[in-house]
Amino acid sequence: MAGPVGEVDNLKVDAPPGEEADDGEEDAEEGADTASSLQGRSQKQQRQEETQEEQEEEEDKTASAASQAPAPSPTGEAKGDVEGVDGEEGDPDAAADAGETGAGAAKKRKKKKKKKGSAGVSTCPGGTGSKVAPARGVTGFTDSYVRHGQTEPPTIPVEDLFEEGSFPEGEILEHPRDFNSFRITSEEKRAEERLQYAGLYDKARKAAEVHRQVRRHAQSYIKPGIKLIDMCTTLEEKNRELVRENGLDAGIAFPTGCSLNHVAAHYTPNNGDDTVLKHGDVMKVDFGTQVEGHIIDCAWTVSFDPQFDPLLEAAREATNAGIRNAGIDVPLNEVGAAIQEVMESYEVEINGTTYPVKSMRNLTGHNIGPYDIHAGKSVPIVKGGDSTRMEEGEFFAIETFGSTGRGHVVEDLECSHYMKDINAPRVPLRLPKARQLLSHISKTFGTLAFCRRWLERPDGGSATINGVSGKQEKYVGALKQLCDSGLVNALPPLCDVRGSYVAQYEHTILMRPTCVEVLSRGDDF
Ligand code: HZT
Ligand code: MN
Ligand code: MN
Repeated sequence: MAGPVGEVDNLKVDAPPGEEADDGEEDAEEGADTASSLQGRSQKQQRQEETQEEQEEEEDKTASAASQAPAPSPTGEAKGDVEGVDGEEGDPDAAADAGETGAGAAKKRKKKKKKKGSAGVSTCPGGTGSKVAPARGVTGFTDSYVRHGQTEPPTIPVEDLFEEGSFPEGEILEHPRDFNSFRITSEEKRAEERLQYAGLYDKARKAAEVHRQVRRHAQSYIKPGIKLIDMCTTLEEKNRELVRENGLDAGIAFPTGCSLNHVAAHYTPNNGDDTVLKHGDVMKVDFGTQVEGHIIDCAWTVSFDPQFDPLLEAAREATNAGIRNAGIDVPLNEVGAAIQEVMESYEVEINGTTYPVKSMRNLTGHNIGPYDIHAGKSVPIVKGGDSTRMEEGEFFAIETFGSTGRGHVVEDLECSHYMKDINAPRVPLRLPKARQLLSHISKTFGTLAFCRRWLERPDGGSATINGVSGKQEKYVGALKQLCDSGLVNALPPLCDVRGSYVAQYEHTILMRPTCVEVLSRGDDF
């Protein structure tokens, strides 16, 4: 599909002084189109009999714990009667469109013209009115966590704010489509939930509450002039604190994406990157939390210049359309069509030129499994995808990307994100450095994504696991080896054309037997 991006060596970095490139091989990677490479990764459903674990056990006995999926432990009922996060929706459009298909809604919607120079940030009609929203592109109030007993700034681990079994429920939606109307009342389905899923829901809700509090705090300090590396470090430290990081049992789920402008996803600064956030930037803040492998993947877009407001609104409403249309037995391609209808009903004027907002054709949402950020299904954001259906019990990241560019991404720029391949074939590793690095990755991150900054921390990415002696030194060659051997996947930044702007919003939702729960919904977006 897309032209090769192979001229770009995504793994190449300036090796730190003293590090030898221990591999002379050219890594002229075939420039796989991003869509097909993502698809390829998702075909890892066919589990291989022989895994890498046996091999790693020789290296490190603790290594394999990482890839064990936890069994949902049925604790008490998830009551979730704490003051909900729903009911504070700040968007009249979203309410007006509720229940319509994306197509129906979009037909009636006039093309959005530039919203010019609206004075400040919006307020949230459902809130207390005590404080204004902290940023463009979000609504809500800064007291959204203080009401749960949290300090300002937040310092109390979220698990200390709630009784077990009572983390706040996300937004509850009825499954769409006539064939699902029995679910909300079905006594059988309700019993099924109580028995099978209560403990699992509570863990995912805890991860979601951590996400809401960490992001609300972030929305207060993300300002033009901040160094992106400082923003990421601050956000990640708060994430570790509020989730009460504990090895692989609770923590960060993946690196903090802060992709700018034409970069849609998978950019986080490597050490030495001094990029500063500018007033004219459009930044996607995409971070994850996990509790016993239950991952919340949720993102929003930051901008300061009001001319981008329609672009942000397009992506926010397209994501909401995807969420409204998602449900058990709904074909994924129909969700994609609904998303595209809403996204492409917008246009945006930037510096005097009007652009249609395009739904990015080779980016998708995805289902999420335990410790597995992409568990095999993709949720398209354009029409024409396959008709695989959503199923009961599945978690989905519903994410949409609107672009003023081509609406198509390619891999480009220096790579920061990496992830062990959950179905990695058994590959003999001769070189001690590569074996040691793989062992470190397995015990520290398991199959969760990680970034170079974390390898270079004194704790190598986890104080619980490595204390202060986890720092990886001169690891770049070894990391390249692991990528070349297929054990670790490099996930380079995904970019539209230079000069374009991309906005993204993302929520994690759960296909409960009785309803759809938008786990990560907050009063901000
Ligand atoms: C990969 C690495 C991460 C999953 C989507 C995504 C950010 O593009 C099937 C569909 C975090 C997430 C992911 F560090 N990706 N969501 N949020 N990126 S993906 C994908 O690789 S796989 C989409
Ligand atoms: Mn994400
Ligand atoms: Mn995602």
